Amino acid sequence: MIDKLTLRWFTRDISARGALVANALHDSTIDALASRDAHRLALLFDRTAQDERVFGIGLCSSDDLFARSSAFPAALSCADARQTAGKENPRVTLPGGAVLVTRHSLVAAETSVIEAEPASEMILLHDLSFIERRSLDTRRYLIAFLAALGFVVAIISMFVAQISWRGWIAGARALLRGEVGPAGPMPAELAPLADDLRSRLRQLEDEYRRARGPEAGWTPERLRGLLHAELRGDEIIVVSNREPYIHDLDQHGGARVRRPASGLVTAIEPVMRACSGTWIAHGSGTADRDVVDLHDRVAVPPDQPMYSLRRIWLTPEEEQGYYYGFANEGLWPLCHVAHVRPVFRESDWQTYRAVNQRFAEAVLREARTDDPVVLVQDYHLALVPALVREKLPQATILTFWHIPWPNPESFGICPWRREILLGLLGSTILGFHTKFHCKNFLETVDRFIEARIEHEHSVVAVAERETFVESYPISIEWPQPLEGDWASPSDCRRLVIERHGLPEHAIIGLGVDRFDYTKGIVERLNAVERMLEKYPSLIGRFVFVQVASPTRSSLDEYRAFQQQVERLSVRINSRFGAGRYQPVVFLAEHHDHAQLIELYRAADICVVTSLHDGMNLVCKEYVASRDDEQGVLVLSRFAGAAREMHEALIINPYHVEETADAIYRAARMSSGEQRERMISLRHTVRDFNVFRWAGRMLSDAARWRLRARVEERVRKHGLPEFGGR
Ligand code: ADQ
Repeated sequence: MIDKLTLRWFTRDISARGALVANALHDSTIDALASRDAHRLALLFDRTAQDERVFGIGLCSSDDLFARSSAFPAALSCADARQTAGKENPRVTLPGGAVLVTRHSLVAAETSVIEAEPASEMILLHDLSFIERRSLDTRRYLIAFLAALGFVVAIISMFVAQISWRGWIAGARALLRGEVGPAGPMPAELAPLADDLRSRLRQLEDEYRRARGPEAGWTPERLRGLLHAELRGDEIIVVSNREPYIHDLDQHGGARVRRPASGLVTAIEPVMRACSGTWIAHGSGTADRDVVDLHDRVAVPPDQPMYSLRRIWLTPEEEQGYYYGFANEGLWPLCHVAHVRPVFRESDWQTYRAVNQRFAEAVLREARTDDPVVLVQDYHLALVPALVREKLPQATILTFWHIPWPNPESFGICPWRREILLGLLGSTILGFHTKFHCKNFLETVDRFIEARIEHEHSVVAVAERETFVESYPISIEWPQPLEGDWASPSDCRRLVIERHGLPEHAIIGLGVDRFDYTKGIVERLNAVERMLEKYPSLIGRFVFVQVASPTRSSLDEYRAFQQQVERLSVRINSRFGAGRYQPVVFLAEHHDHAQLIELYRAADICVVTSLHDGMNLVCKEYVASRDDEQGVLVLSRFAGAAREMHEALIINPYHVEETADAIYRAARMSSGEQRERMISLRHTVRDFNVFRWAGRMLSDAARWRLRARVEERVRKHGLPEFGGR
């Protein structure tokens, strides 16, 4: 096909060329013919035939071959040549290859001799081998071109497929999570597909859990077993600012026990109950001094003592500089990056250092051995690890940072960043909630101090002392304490409706927080207001109960924030409230565990809108309290918990519209879908409970201890000799 095409092109081209050659030779040929000089003509033809494409030239006078170039075959008669030239495919095959034949008549204008011989014609034989060469080249070119074209088409197709696949995957994920995307809520026709996918995933998860067997279940007994087997009953000391039990004076002058609203306490207390030991913390209650022994210790929990609480006393000035000042006006906003500027005062820093020194001394006094396991908690005590390490080099120090760790640029604002980093690097293991926070920490170390960082092992070494930096996502107890005593969800609902005068068929939304600007309470209320504006059918039915435990109220930022929230709820109530109906019920007070459980079990929706949160335990508590598998969780993507709790409706709290739509969607969600999501969330919280969190950290600690002991033995006694005698 290609050959025929190229041959046709070239035949036309060659004929035209032949005519040109014949024209060029015309006059000389006529002259030579007139003088009948065949020899001259042969020479003329040979010269012309040196052109690579003209193979041979012959002159036919009548039917005789009068003259010819040397390559023109003598055997080719004029009659044959003329006949061939008249064909559609004017080719003859000679021993040297195929040639193309063209004929060109000679017309003499003036000469009578020529007039007498009108049948004179020039026969040209054209070499065709160059056509074959070109044809071959053309074929190669076309093949290469088609291959390149195919390659480009394949790349484009892969690219398009990749984009569509990603889009599809993102869409499927959003579908499964029930996220409200830019295109609005999930179309109704996709709901059955999402349900099918979710139930299939659930089956797969169940199969996976069954296959994993006992690895899945973390209980206090298992944690105790681990401590016994891997740490061989080693001494455990916890150090934190916040104490797990606060003794306050009651109106009769006696002591009343209170549990503080604190994520840290919620997480560590069950671990301490499981492993006993000593907890060192600031004694902040008004009756705390009245209940301790001579060594400032009291056994807790008060009704069933399981471990010892050792209290540290701080003067109001110390509390101001260390706790309110450096920790909560400096480090807290520094690490949360939540539109409140950190304040760093030299005097606060000096107090922070001095108080950290006091906590470290308390650890040294409480330690009965030279290698205790010390669990240092949070940003109030960043200098304690290095201070303890200095005096007890054999101790295993596990530090857990409960809040986010920012990027190096943000952390660089702190004037004492080096001291904080070196303080933390006194730890054997330093834990954060997420990998992202670990990465930020390693980058901060890299930026501000001289250290060797082994990224692949997540280890930082300063002056040959190593710290292992790892993520340990924190959680809550599972099962929850006193689960058996809980009232049924319908009773809880009835009680909450009665207590707060809610409409009988109220859809109850719930927020539970410390009254802190990082928890996104303003954004949440704005979303509630927008939802009522956008979906007026819910006015009169939807009620949002916000519980906010007062915290750090002596700080200006906190007071201003708390007033702003109160003003906002008054505004929403005056806009949408009518008669007894108030869309926002604001409870700015501490609630005990039983009261919170009642609210969680009564609420149709729990809304967590943190602007930045290390983990957030409220969302996990809500899920743990819903053994009826009902209720919807709306969760901020900026809480560490969003990385585990995929079946929540995940939102960006800064996006009022999106949050409002998600709350509306939760209010309308079918009971079946609620169950699907809640079952899955409950599996996550059950499997990744606080005993697993502590267990992972402590078994890592056990490994490091073993390694340190072996190294110490080798250092003292050299390597053991093997084999031989
Ligand atoms: P917190 O900032 O205190 O914790 P969070 O994890 O939500 O935040 O825990 C709050 C705890 O306080 C919960 O156990 C909750 O039940 C309780 N609580 C809240 N409001 C209450 C109220 N009104 N009355 C009684 N109790 C109330 C920090 C970090 C978090 C991290 C935890 C644990 O900021 O990101 O999840 O430590 O590491």
